[in-house]
Amino acid sequence: MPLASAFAQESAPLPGPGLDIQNGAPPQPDASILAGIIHPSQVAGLSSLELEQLAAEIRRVLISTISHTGGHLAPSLGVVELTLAMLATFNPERDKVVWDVGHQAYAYKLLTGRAHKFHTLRQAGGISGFPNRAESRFDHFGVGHSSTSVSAALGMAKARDLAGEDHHVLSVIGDGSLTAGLAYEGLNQAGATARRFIVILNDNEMSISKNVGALSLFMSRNLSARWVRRIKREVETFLTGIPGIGGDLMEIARRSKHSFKNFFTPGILFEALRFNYIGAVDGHNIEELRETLALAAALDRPVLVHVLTRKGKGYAPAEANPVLFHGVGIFDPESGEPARSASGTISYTEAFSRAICALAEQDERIVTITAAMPEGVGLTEFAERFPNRFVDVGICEQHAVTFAAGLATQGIRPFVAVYSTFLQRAYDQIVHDVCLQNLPVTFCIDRAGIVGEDGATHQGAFDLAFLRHIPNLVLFAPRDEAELQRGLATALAHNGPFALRYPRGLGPGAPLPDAPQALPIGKGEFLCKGKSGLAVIAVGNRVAPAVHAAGQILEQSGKSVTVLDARWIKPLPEEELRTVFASHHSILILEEAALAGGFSSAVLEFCSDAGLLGTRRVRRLGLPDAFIEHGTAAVLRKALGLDRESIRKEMENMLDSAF
Ligand SMILES: Cc1ncc(C[n+]2csc(CCOP(=O)(O)OP(=O)(O)O)c2C)c(N)n1
Repeated sequence: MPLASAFAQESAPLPGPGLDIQNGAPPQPDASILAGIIHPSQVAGLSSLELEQLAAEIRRVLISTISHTGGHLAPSLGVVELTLAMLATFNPERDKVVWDVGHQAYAYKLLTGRAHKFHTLRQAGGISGFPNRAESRFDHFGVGHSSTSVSAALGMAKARDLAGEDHHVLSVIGDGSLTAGLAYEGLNQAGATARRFIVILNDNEMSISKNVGALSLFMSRNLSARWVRRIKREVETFLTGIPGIGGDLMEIARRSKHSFKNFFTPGILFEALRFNYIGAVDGHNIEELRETLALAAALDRPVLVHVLTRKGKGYAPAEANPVLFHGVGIFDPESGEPARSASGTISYTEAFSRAICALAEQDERIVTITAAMPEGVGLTEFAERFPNRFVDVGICEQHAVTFAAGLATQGIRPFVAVYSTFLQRAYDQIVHDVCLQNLPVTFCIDRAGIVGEDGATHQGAFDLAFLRHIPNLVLFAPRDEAELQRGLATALAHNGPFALRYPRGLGPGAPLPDAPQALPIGKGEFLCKGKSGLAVIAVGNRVAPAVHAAGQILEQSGKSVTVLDARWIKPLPEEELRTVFASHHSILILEEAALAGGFSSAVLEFCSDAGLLGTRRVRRLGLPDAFIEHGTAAVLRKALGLDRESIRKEMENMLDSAF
């Protein structure tokens, strides 16, 4: 499909020949309005036509850039007009905008001084895929995880009041992000304060996939906001058309506190939270947005502006498949086709997906749970095959875990599939609701370790550290896809809390077992036994590079290195650790997790307590005590000394250096 036709019909047209831009001057063929935006306040000075043109230009930049870098295209395309209207209405130097999640803030980045480096989006050293206070003074709050914007913005509003200032504070939150309890905690407090505060609800009826839950049904029920808008317009036209009294009737209808809007639109919910509800507004009509935002700004109290947008707006492939284009990899901008990888191996997520379906076929007790990420965690096939035993709770990790605990009390075997970084939200639920009661809930922790381009908010660095000290929890990290499948069989056979952590991306290509058997818990596996005095103890996805390096070293220098796949972070493979420490003088411990409190810490604690350390030299490679920024996983691993090459060098150094 040519790029021009990939743009959806409704997208704003570029100025045709002779189309007036401002004062009759013909447009320059290559004129870029975006290039002329040095400061976001300039947006307020643009004419309606220029704003339309700028919206089209921004969309072109988003599509072409993200086709090279990957990123959150569909969410960002959906809020181009909203972003322009906000910048045109509010004062970017004074007023504060807090984006929820921040994955939709690309247009905002382009308009707030980052257009010239937008091509570096999500690359190492380049600009972040999310708002980041360190990156720009216009990014008022760092985000990446959802549903924080109301609370953060409310904090800013309180600080403003304490300082006796009067600027506006805005939270821009999606309907998906509004499924999390945290958002309601903020709304609840905001409504009670009755201070100047604006929440913009970006309602596209989507989370990553279709939004879920009663609130979502409420907003998109037959009497949907879109329907209400149409009816409202028709009633307004009818009323104003009545000769003589039409205008007055219209005014009465507008002012009526109990107008049908409040009863028949989502307004009733927000009004109950003591917000003034304004909406629903067409989120792709800049003029209507500007008028509405100006109205909201004039109200000196909490206001919720309900904006209807289309995810992927203006790019036909993204409008047709907003789930794929929510967070997309590299793709062909003309056809919208994602680039295919040539590798014959499957991802850990896919190995999980297949194994959990196979297990569920045989065991009816299995129920799977996701917090709004069915595609990401590999549960779409399960959802199709076992719809009654699949639950998407919305962006509610805390609820997902306690809900699973409740299921487990009744003999169900819940598998909660969740990204490592989002499980951070549910720490107390894991401790208090699952482990304390020793309930057989399995946590399938995807994207553990380096995730790459999504950066610091998304790296799965901390799960080992925040899980391994919790009593009753068994903690396993597979070295490949096959071990992941065996780990799932082990979890099902185990009658207690169990966590598997596995990384983003492809596995090393291990042949998958036909019928994965349970593994003995707490038993590691020696993959190489060497005589050089050097042993590597690795866990998870750092096992394969260690085995590879050991093979290379043997081939090149004839020195044989022991490699132990520890498999278990808890309970540790104590017997194998004793063997390693008894027969090696140099030990290298590898993990793709925070070193502080992670696997290697556990090994050192055990060995120290058991008196095994003696004069042995122990080195550890893992994630440092720092937030890991964005970049490709390969670039980041290299920079962190965790790639195959760095691991081999470290092993060679340990072999070479005199002890
Ligand atoms: C705590 C948390 N869980 C999961 C995610 C993953 N995630 C990113 S965006 C998103 C959907 C957000 O939906 P919505 O707020 O409606 O924004 P839209 O993408 O539709 O614009 C999800 C689930 C997250 N960022 N944070």
